[in-house]
Amino acid sequence: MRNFVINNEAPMDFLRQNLQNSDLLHIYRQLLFPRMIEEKMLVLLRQGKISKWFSGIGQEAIAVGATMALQNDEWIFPLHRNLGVFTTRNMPLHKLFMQWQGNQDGYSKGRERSFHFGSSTHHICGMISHLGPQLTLADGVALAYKLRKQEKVALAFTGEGGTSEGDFHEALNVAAVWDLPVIFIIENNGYGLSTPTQEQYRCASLVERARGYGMEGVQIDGNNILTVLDTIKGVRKYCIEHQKPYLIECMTFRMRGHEEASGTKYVPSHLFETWEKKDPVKNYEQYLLQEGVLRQEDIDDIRTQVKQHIEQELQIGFNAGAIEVDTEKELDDVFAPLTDKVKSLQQKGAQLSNQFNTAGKEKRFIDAIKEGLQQSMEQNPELVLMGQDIAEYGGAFKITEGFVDQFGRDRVRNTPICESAIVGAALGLSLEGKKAMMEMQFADFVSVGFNQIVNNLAKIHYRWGQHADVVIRMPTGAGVGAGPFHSQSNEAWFTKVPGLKIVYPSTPFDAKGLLIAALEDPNPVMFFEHKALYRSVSGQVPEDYYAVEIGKARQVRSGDDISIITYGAGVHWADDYAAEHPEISIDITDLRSLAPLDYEAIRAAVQRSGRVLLLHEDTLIGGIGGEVAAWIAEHCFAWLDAPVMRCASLDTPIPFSIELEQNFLAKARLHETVQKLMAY
Ligand SMILES: Cc1ncc(C[n+]2csc(CCOP(=O)(O)OP(=O)(O)O)c2C)c(N)n1
Repeated sequence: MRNFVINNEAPMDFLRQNLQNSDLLHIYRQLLFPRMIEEKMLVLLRQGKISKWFSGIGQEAIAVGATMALQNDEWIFPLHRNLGVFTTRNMPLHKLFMQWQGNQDGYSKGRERSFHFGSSTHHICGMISHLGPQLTLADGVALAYKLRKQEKVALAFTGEGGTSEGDFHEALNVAAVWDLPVIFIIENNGYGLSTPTQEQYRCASLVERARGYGMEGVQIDGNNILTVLDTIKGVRKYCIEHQKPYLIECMTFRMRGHEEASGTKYVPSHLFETWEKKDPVKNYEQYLLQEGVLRQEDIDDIRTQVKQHIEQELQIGFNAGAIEVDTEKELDDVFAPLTDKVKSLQQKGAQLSNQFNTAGKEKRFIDAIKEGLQQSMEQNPELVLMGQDIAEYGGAFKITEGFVDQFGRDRVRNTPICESAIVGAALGLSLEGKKAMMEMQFADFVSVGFNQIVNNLAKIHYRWGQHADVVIRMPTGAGVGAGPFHSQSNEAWFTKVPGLKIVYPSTPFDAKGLLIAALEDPNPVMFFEHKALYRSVSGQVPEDYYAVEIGKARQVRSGDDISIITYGAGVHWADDYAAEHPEISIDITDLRSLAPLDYEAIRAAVQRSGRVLLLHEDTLIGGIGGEVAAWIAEHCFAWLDAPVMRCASLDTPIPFSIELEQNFLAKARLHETVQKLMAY
């Protein structure tokens, strides 16, 4: 661990090592470019020609030096002040301008602001506003490099403010435990919005935290471009050779407001005076003059050339056509398109389901899931499984028991208890073209990985066209006396988030086929598995590798008195009820997927009886039943002979005692609701 002591009085000490004059000059151009762009942007902002952004003026040496220290095909995870990453990776400036203007031809088709975008071509991952989550994605990319034995690192940025987030801890801990080649860079610029460092952390320096994670770290002068470049080059070599992460704290200062509208009143002026003397561009220019690498005329010339280039690129940017709003395209871009492989597996699944009773062997729900997962691992060498205790132990429900022997520990990975980091790592693996499955030990624990799912996984394709090939398996549901935090039905937390597919099988055949479909799908899928069904439900399961189409419901029973629309355990409650009440002709539809919903199947179910009961184990308020009821009211009113009714669990947390739990569950009110509907 090395701490750098900032001496505000001493001149900046540049060490050229073995750099040629041409190298020094190249570095100068790279450093100057983002500074001059931002100076121009300040003018344009005042003229009302572009929208606000987060300035990196005074911090450029970090972004530029870090990017120059890496190979161009190594992933970088920049934040909101890191224009230098984008310019150093040679992204065309006119396209960057289009991005900042919200133009169609920018990197996010007008869907994202300033620097919240990425480009897989440039190996730059777009941040989400939440700062810390970004760090965990770098773990996933580094894991992909490690598994492929590539000599590469991932590099992620955070501000000192972002280090207070749990994701910082999780990301560093996972990187350390898994020996991942990741460089974590803290840009310590003194303030997080208006919050000074003494209100952000109590340790003497942030780099000291490295020791706590069992990794090396160094604190450096972030305004000295040669120090940054040399340090990160060395650290990159270390990370690759030793297969370890490394923490670098770059000391710098935010020379402008948090963003251009917020001012800097809260910053004592002496700090600006001090740091103005440490300006990375001016100091480096000074050094080049002293070294005789440049003369003042050369500097003036270079500045003129850069200015001209900026003006030319600006013109192209400003000449871009106005944005064309096309709702269909907007909706289309929420998900990545399905591959032909998935489509043909779905066809196979459809054929097999026609020969339902003859095609397979009798299997329990849990065994069908295991088989689906196992075959997916065999079919997709790039698929990696992650979860707590899923390796030798086989997972809390033993679904992955024996997998380590078959697939090895690289692909069947125990994780520390850090759901957010593992969802992030799963997305990182996907950035590198891998597939990832994460097992939540219990669906309840998804709340601590929620942000990554709803903001990172769900939105990434719409935001900048990057798919998220991630499946999260969610052992869910009550009925096993497990109390409030091991029993929840939380599928509706996700159904309102565009960009997620939500799958919830009720039979072994569907469980296997839908899991294969989910794992083959390039989009993020939340896969709900009802724990009470694991060992209580059996059925025919073909040995083939087949998929059940996500978004297609299944008619379980046909009838014309009432139509029960349900999913998961509800399917079995309804089916049992229908068998016990032959006097009522009950039609049952199993939704199988809650996002996308199969509206045609819902319409057909309404038409068959004109009386609809929506049944789910989830609590009533905000359950998916409300959404389906609203859709039926809007689109199927003419076929209804009675109001749409819902039968759901009580709006309470889930009680532990079996008697209370039974009373809580929707099943307790099924008979009463059916009678009410029949009597209407
Ligand atoms: C989870 C979350 N909380 C709050 C914010 C609002 N916010 C945006 S940037 C910022 C300050 C971040 O400080 P730091 O990490 O030091 O980076 P800096 O802006 O100084 O570069 C805050 C509070 C946010 N974007 N995300």
